[in-house]
Amino acid sequence: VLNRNLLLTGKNSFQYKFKYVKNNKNWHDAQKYCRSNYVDLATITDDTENTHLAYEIEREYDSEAWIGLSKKQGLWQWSDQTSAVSWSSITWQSGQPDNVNGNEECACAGTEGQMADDTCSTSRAFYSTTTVFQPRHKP
Ligand SMILES: [Ca+2]
Repeated sequence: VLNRNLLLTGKNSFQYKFKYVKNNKNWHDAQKYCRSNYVDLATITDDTENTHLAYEIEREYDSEAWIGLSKKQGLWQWSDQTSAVSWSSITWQSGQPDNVNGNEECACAGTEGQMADDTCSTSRAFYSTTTVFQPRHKP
């Protein structure tokens, strides 16, 4: 769940895992770009990562940007396919997902960190996963 209390925690406690790429591409080209230059499109496997992405969204406050969430045969899955989608970590924007014309197979994150489904061919900035998350251990 994305909220500002978590954002404050994220600012001090987490290494940067996600990178905002301000380079408009459709979802599939964004995925290729991330896989070539970083690791993958942003994949959120737990609340810690969700918090981190929320911080990155807050920091880069711009417009809706792709994340690594898309549908295959009607089922949402993460780009890196390492884990099932944890719906407790996803907050949809009001009225989303609405799958307009049955053609919205990809997900973007809004500036408040809430998600919407959208047509994959839309050009948007996007979030890449840059490194594998490494929690800092408290002494
Ligand atoms: Ca939609």
